[in-house]
Order: sequence, then structure tokens, then C-alpha cells
Amino acid sequence: MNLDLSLYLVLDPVQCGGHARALAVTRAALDGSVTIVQLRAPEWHKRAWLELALDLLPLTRHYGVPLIINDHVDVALAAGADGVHIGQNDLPPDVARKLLGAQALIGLSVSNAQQVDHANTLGAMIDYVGVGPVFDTPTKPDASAACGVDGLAALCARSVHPTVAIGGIQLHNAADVKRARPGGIAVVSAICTADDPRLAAQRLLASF
Ligand code: TZP
Repeated sequence: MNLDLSLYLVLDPVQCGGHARALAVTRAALDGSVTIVQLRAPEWHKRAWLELALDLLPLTRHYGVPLIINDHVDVALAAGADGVHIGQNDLPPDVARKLLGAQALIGLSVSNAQQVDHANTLGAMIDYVGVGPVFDTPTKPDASAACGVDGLAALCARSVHPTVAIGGIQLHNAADVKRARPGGIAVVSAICTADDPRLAAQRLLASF
């Protein structure tokens, strides 16, 4: 499936207010033109991930937007999702690629130059890198130190893969993040906790 990282929704169903609300937020965000959706539910057990992924898929398919599963290759396989996003301590990218096949979209989190250099050696094993956190964020308190916009710019310039910036990105700083020239911005709370997720998506996209 086509990879457009411009506005990447990382869907946290707990921030949304549960399964049903997460579906409504996703529908609204897709109406607001998010270009890719990742399911990320760190507090949930895997069966709940699978149930939500199965309900999300007809929606994302309808909009022609990929559905990515955070961390869990087995959930991605079971749901028939379009790919996975993996962290530095998850299954290695080559193993994920072997399990999911050549068509799957695979993203890898990177937060420093060493990790970008390693990602650069992976070639087509991965499709993009998620770079951050750009700013400190309550959504991921255990994230590595924030790289800031200048740090983001350096990491994006260093990467041979398409990049998407993540971490603390909100409407008020999205235009600033753009200075670093990432391929897109990824947000959790800016859409999941918005009163009007459709409008939030539209405004983020416009300011980026
Ligand atoms: N990875 C790095 S920061 C982060 C993740 C999943 C959370 C981003 O959440 P928010 O609410 O967009 O700051």
C-alpha cells in the first residue's frame, strides 16, 4: 500500500476513551485527511488490540490508508493489517520482514544518530523511521531524551529512509517541526484527545 507519512495518527484507544470512541476518532481523523493510522495500546492486552484492529481495517481500507500495528507482529498478521511499527527492543526488522512479507510496511523508531546509522544499513528491510521524541511528552514518559527541532533536523538529514517526527507535536508547534523537514508528523494526543478530531487533523495538516 502507498506510504504517505504526512499526517500519521498513532491511535491510543485509552486516550480516546475506549474501543467505540477510538473508532469514532479514527473515522473523524480520516475525514480530516490523516494519511496513515497506527494502533498503539500499551495498556491493553493483545485480544483487545486484535478486536480493535479488526474493526479499524474496514475503515482504513475504505479511505485507502494503511493500518499499522505497534510492536506486535502477531497481531498484525492475525488482523491482516498493512504493517508494523517496531521499537529498538522489539523483534528485529529482518525478522518482522520475514514474518510479514515483502509487501508489508515496516517502521522503526530511532532517537539518536547511532540508531539512524544502523537503520541506514537495513535498506529495504524497513520502509520508514519514526524520529523522536522531538519534545517531552506525557504520552510516553519513558521515552528517550527529547531531540528538539534542531536535533530532529540532523537525524532526518542523516536518514536514508523516509522520516516521520513524533513526540509532543501539537498544533502550536507543528509549523516549527516542519523546519526540520521530516516527511511527516505523527501525533497521539493532538488528535486522540481533541474535542473535534476531524478539525484537529485538518489544522495539523494545514500547519505542517
Ligand atoms: N514515541 C515517541 S514519543 C511518543 C511515541 C509513541 C508519544 C507521542 O505522543 P504525543 O501525545 O503525540 O506527544
